[in-house]
Amino acid sequence: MVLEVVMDLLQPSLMASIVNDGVMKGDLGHIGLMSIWMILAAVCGLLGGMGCAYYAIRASVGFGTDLRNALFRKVQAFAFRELDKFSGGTLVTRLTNDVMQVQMLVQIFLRMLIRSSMLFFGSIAMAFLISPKLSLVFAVSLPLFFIFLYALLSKSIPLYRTLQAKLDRVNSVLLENLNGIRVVKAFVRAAFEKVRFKRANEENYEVGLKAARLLAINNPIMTLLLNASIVCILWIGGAQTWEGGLAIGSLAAFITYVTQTLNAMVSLGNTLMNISRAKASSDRIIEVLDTPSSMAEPVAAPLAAGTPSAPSAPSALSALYGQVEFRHVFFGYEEGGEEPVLKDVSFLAKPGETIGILGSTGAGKSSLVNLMPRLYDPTEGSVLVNGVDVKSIPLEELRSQVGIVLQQAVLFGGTIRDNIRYGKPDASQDEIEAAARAAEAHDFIQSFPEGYDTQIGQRGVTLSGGQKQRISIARALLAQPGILILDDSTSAVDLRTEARIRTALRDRLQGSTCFIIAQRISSVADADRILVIEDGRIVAQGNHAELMVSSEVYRDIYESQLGLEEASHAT
Ligand code: M5T
Ligand code: MG
Repeated sequence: MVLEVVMDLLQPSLMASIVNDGVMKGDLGHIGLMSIWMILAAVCGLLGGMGCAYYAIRASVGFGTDLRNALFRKVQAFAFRELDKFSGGTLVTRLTNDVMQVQMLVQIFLRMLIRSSMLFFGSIAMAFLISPKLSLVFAVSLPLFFIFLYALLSKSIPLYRTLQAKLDRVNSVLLENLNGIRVVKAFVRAAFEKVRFKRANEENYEVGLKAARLLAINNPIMTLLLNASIVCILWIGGAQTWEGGLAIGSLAAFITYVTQTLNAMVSLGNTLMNISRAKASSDRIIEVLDTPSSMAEPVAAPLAAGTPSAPSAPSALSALYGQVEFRHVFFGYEEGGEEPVLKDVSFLAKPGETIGILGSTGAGKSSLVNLMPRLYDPTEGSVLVNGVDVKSIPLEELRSQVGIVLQQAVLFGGTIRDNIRYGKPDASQDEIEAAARAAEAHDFIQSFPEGYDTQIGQRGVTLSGGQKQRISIARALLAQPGILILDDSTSAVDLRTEARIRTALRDRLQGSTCFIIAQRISSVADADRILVIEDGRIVAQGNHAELMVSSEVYRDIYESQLGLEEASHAT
């Protein structure tokens, strides 16, 4: 860049020499010599400019790539709480468009900003060398430029911030629509969705237009100032050449330097506009990068029951392996706000026990089990796994011991095999099959022509609801977790298959502690203990027989479901 600018700065002086010493004095040899110098300078400048462009692009593209990687890593480290805060749409915009804006700025910065500022100061210096008197023009024109630029920027920065937010909205509407496209079609809401998207898109258009208009008046006004300056110089400088104070070639060179200075100002102005746009984007990127994960990893290794020196191995072998304890746990999704979702929950699940969790919808069952693998942290009280507070167990270790089948079965694009071994990529075919058998998935997988190699769509669309659930169960079983949580995981499976899964689980998971959330009493009736949850509290616990005697809530649920089953038998 330095090479290019120095060459650009040389050209007008060489030109002045051609006019003053060549043309005016009729020296053809001097004209030829200077012309060769001018060509050489132009070639050097070209090489410098090309080199600068090459490295500037390389640096900025690399920077953008690094930034996207950093953002992606950050999002992976987010706990559920942060994921609740940033919508998918805004994360997509931030990872793509915002990074692009900043990347563009880096490139412009490396090419234009350095060039413009060097040209700016260099041209002023050269002009001053030619005629200090004429250089006074700068004293008037430059302040005008700066005032104009300042006014422009103070308007554009907030505008660009709004523009990125509008773009977020467009992406959010699009993502939501794509995720729910089947519902949209089923309810014939395409027209409504079109209007919703159109509105978001138009708002983006309006702000975009405003910003572009602002950018557009930049150039004409700058050019006006530029030409006015040149007229002034000719007015004053012309008189000087008549009086013999200034050679004509020098006046021409002077005008070229002024043009270069003011052109540099124009592109400086454009660069500043770019900076204002990138500033809005970089703020949004930094917001993501600076959001701390609410789930702090323990700093020191866990001090497992009385063995301070060797932490992880003894906890796996200890008598408490598989034990889960809740001590006066309170939990809410909104920090500080509203009523908590879980209120004073305490219970102890001994190693190897099967615990049923029953309760009406919205009672807090999923919230309760989500605390065990530490998807969320309790707001008060503590959760202990293997006798150790989950907050002092490294997340990776904790989650390898607590297998959870989330209420909503999520499968990835890829083969069935890849989906089952998601949590244990090096599992052998035998292990995969054993897990699939226990989840009653082996038979239907075998019935596909390609068996375990069957490709499933991005959301497992080619599978039925119950099939998806069973693959999710197989995925959790594969790792042989010491604690297994099934969150309503057999809701879409018929009663007979469900019973078979329960038997298989008992065989496979001997010694593992099992939590089964269910709507049907029949799913949990043979559990060692059943927790009945009502409105975030444990209102009763015991086995089926005990609860039938002691809990009215439980009896009510039992009778309502029994009634339903009898009715369905009758029909
Ligand atoms: C318990 C609220 C929800 C309900 C209560 C997941 C989630 C839930 N809630 C939030 O405010 N934010 C959230 O992100 O918490 O919800 P749950 O634990 O999911 O209930 P459940 O599992 O017992 O219900 P179900 O329908 O799965 O049987 O008030 O509004
Ligand atoms: Mg639930």
